[in-house]
Amino acid sequence: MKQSENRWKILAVCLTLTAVLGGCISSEEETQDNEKDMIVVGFSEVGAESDWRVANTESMRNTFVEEDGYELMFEDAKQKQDNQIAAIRNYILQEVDYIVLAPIVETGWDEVLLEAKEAHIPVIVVDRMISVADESLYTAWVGSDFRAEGDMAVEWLEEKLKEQGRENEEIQIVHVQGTEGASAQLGRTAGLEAGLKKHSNWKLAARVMGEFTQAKTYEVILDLLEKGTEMDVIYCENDNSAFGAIQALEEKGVSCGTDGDVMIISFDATRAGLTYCLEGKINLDVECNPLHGPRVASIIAQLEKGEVPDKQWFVSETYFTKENLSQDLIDSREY
Ligand code: GZL
Repeated sequence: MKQSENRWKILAVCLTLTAVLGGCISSEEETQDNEKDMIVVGFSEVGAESDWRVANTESMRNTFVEEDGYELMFEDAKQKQDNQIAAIRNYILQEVDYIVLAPIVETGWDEVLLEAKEAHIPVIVVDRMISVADESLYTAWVGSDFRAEGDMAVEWLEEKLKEQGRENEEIQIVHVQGTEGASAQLGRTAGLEAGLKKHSNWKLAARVMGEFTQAKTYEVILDLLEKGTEMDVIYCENDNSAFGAIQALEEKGVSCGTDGDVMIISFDATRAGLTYCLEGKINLDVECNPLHGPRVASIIAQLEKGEVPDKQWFVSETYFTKENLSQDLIDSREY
């Protein structure tokens, strides 16, 4: 009796083990299958220097999510190109499927992108441009036409001064530049320089580095105010710089904006920037759209199907003033 009882028990244990192991193996295989199906994207981001940059990161994080079949690896370079290069090398070691690069500056990418090419990993560049000897080092670029943004700002200033009957008056312009060598800085600067060349009555009162941050711009504008620098217009190459300029002006009791002594021109058109615009503190805010996540996803979808995406994709952009803004419009925007 005992023996047959034992035999039944051994049989029951074996059957249970088979079921459990069989289940484990299949769930392990299932996990491996799932991992095989995930598209692994390695994203190297500039940093978190501005509201624009935060929105850009959020767009990427919201797009490359697990439930849509992606695994996103993310590195914040804290505004250092060396950190971006290290991140790209790490993504190559991790054998990601795609590398997405938001380059802090245009140059210095040839060597590391050659390593990505030799590892057969497509590189998609977002936002700012890169300048490489061999264009095949990147598969596609999506971003803004920064020169066009600068031209939009200059055309608006021409019209505004004409409207005020000041088209022949001497106009003192303070130029606050973004990160030196970034496409956004190069393009927006080129736009202003063309305006200064075209209008002999437009004078460059000062050119300072605001590094796209509020803190740095506050510091340099405060310094100019304390030196007594004359200023009719402050041309800020992004919203956070405009916030810093306004902070310094208000601290020194200098009025700015639509009813003030100093006109403020800005770029990005973030929700915070547009709020300043609606309040009349910023005269003009030129849009620079950071929502590149879905655009990159559509480029990857093309590549996954063996299609060839356009090499360059310029996103269309506009500009805002108090006159064409409303709180509803600001509330409806994604960033
Ligand atoms: C522009 C982007 C710039 C933004 C800044 O596309 O590179 O960098 O204008 C950001 O706000 O820091």
